[in-house]
Order: sequence, then structure tokens, then C-alpha cells
Amino acid sequence: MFNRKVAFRALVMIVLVLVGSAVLVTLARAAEPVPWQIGMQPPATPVKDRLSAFHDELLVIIFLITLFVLGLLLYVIVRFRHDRHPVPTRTSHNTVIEMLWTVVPVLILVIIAIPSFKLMYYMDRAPNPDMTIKVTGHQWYWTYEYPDQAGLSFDSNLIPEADLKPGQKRLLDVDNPLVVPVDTVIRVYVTGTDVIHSWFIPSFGVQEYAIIGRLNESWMKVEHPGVYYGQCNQICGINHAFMPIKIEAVSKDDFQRWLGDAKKKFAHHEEGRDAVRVAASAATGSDRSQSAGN
Ligand SMILES: [Cu+2]
Repeated sequence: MFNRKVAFRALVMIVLVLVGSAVLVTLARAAEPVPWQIGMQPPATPVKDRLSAFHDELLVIIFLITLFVLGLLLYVIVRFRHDRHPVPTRTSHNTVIEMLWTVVPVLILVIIAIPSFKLMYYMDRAPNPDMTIKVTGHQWYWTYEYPDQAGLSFDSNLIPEADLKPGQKRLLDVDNPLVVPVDTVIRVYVTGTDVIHSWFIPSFGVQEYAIIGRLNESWMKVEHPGVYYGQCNQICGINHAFMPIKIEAVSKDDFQRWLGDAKKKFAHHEEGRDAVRVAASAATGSDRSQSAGN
């Protein structure tokens, strides 16, 4: 039964849901995951700019297709309902329509594939990087190396919940964040020492597997100073959720200043690393047999 009151209520509900979604999407603008987030994090690199734009284009195509199918459904429901169309037709083939519903989806996929492949090659590697960073995934922390800076390297470990200071983010903040300069094309090498990890920074559009014996490559050019968070997003064992990524993007001058300090601070990193590793595995009571593998 068609009822105006019911229809009006349904309309109000739809408007409320749309407005609510818009508010949540606006709230979700931060370079970190936030409660009730729906959209993606705002882009901070040219790669992510393009990824977001491509995502939005696809959303339009998906929306139009969904609208078209919904229209067809509504038409069939109304036009061929029982009281209006009591004797069904026995039509079973229509060559023109069958050709169309094969060819049109193929064309749509081709239209999507062209920008998609362009973007994949753009993301793949930077032609002329200004600097290089090497990321190594371990169970369950990251090591960052600056090969251009006399081998500067350090480990980046999660700050346990009990040690969090005010303002630090649970499961996201680390003791030694990766520090990078803005407006610099950075080549990122990613490798691993045990199981497969994945170095994933949503707002950079960077997601690279960390695999033992392999050197995977990606790149990033951070556009604005800020703090950006990511996480290992390849199930890598018992502490998979406890190896976050924190990146501080700073001005080029600040980066040079930081380099000076960091070279002193991490001068004895190589000797200290084994001790850290032993301490870490003792603290978690872990060994290789506990890793989930991939
Ligand atoms: Cu991992």
C-alpha cells in the first residue's frame, strides 16, 4: 500500500543518513585513523593525490552503474507487476541486448584500466630521487636506514600503553619516528629479516611488502610538514598489531638539524641492536614458531 506518511519518513531517514555520512567524512580529515572514519585519509603526496582522484572517479562510475541497475529494477517492479501485467511474456533471447550487456561492461573496464595502469607505473618508482631510505621489517619493529648519510640507522619501536605520555597515540606512537624532509623525492627500499611485513602509510599511498632477501622499491614526496601514521598491514605474527609507523615530515633546514643530532644519538646503533633484539624477544616471550607466516 502506498502511504504518503511512510514515504515522507523514508525520505527524512535517507536525508539524515546522507548528512550524517558527510559530517563523518569531514571529521575524518587527519593523517591518522580516527573513530568512525569512512573516507580515506587526506593525501600528503602526489601519489596519494592521484590515488584519491582515481578513487573518486571510480566512485562516480560505480554510482552511475548502481543508479542504472536500480532504475531497471524499479521499472520492472512497477511496469511488470502482477495486477498490471498478469500474463508474462515468453521472451528468452534478444541478440541486440545480449551484445550490449557484453560489450558495454568491457568498454567500461577498458576506460577504467587506462588511468589505472598509468597510475601504477607512476607509483612504481621515482626517476630521479633526491635521497634514499631503507626500511627493514622485523618481528615486530622497523629499522630505518639513511644510506646517503654515512649509514645512519636506528630502530623504531612501539611505545607500550603503560609508558604513553599525554598526547601520544596508543598503538601508533613510537620511540624513534622516521624523519624526512618535505618537497624531496625520496626513494624507499623495503626489505625484511624474518616473515613478510608490509610498510603501509595510507596518506602517502605507499604500501610495500617487506620480504626477506628482496629489495622492494617505492617512493614518496611529502608535500606538507606534519606527522603521518601507518601500520604493518601484512599479518606477521603475534605482535603484528604492535609495529606502527610514525613519520615526521619537516622542513629541509629542520631535517639537516635533525640529521646532525641523530648521527650522534644513533652512533652506536649497530652494537646496540643485538641487545635490543634479545630484550624485545624476551619481553614478548616470542620465537619464530609463533609467527603466523604468510
Ligand atoms: Cu609486520
